[in-house]
Amino acid sequence: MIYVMSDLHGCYDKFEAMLNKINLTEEDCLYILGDIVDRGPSGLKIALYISAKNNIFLIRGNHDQQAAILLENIYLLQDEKMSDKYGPIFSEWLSDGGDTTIKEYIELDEMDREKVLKVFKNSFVSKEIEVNGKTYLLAHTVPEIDEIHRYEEWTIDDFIMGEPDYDEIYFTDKIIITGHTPTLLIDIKSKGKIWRKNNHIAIDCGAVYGNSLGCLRLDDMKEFYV
Ligand SMILES: [Mn+2]
Repeated sequence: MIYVMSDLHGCYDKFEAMLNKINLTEEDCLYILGDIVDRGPSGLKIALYISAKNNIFLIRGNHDQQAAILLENIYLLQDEKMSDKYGPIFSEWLSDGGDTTIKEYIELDEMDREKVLKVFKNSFVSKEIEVNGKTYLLAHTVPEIDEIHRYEEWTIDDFIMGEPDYDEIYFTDKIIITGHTPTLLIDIKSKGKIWRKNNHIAIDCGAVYGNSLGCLRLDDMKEFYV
C-alpha cells in the first residue's frame, strides 16, 4: 500500500499514532510531503525515524530546506563577525518555528546530527508515481498557474514555496497532491480534513495547529485521521 501525509511540523506523537493506525509495514511505502520540522517539539525525532527506514520518503518543504541549510551552518553563529551577518537569517527562522528544531539539534550527538542532515539531503523536490494506472505528482506545493511557470520549468522554490491556484485544473493526465497550506485556508468547510477538487488533493490538515493529522492511502483513496 502507498500512503501520503504532510506537514508533521514536529508532531511526533500524532505521526506515531498514525503509523499504528495505518499499520505501516515494510511492504508499504510512505511519502511525507514536506515540513517535518519546526513549530512542534519533535521534528528531528521524526527525521531520525525516517533515517532508519527505507520505505519512508521525504519530499522537502520550505521548513525542511531552511532547517537543513541553517543547521549545517550553525557554527557560523559562534564566530562573532559571521554572527552579525547570519544572525538575522537565523533569527528569522527561529521566529518562524525554527526555535524548537534548533533546541532539538543542540541535544543530538554528532552521529544523529549527521543522520538528520542526510534525511534532508536525500529528500526529493517532487516525485511522480503511478498507482492503479493513475499518475500522481507529489510535492510540498506547486506555483500559481501563469505563462512563465510552465511545468517543465518549475524550480525548487516553486515546489517548496509556491502558492497554488486551488480553483484551477493544472493537469488532466495527473493528480497533484500537496501539503503546505492547511486545508481550512483553502475552504473552511475542509477544516481538519483532506481537500479534493480540480485534480488536486491537499493533505495538510493543520495537525500542528490542533487539527487532525490526515493520511491518504492511494491504493483505494481511503482517508485516515488521528
Ligand atoms: Mn510549508
